[in-house]
Amino acid sequence: MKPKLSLYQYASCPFCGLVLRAVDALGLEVELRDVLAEPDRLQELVEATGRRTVPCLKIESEDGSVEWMHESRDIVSYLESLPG
Ligand SMILES: N[C@@H](CCC(=O)N[C@@H](CS)C(=O)NCC(=O)O)C(=O)O
Repeated sequence: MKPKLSLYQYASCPFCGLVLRAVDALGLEVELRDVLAEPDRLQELVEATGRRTVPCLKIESEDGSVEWMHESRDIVSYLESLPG
């Protein structure tokens, strides 16, 4: 089963744009969480990771495990590695 993916981002962030283009190209279902428009989302990002840098991908697996992934290049590589 595929993990639930949520991307913490904002529109004018170029590194977020890189990830969003990959999401579109791969046709993936990813929930977008805008950390500028939604302060609660920024707070949960900081509480979980200790950082406010975006993009950050939250990966929730079916077994309940949660991973937070920073760095646009790492996120794109991860998305490209997902089974189709
Ligand atoms: N190396 C990072 C750079 C990410 C980055 O610099 N993001 C900026 C927005 S474009 C940011 O979140 N700055 C706020 C901060 O670091 O607190 C990546 O490729 O994802």
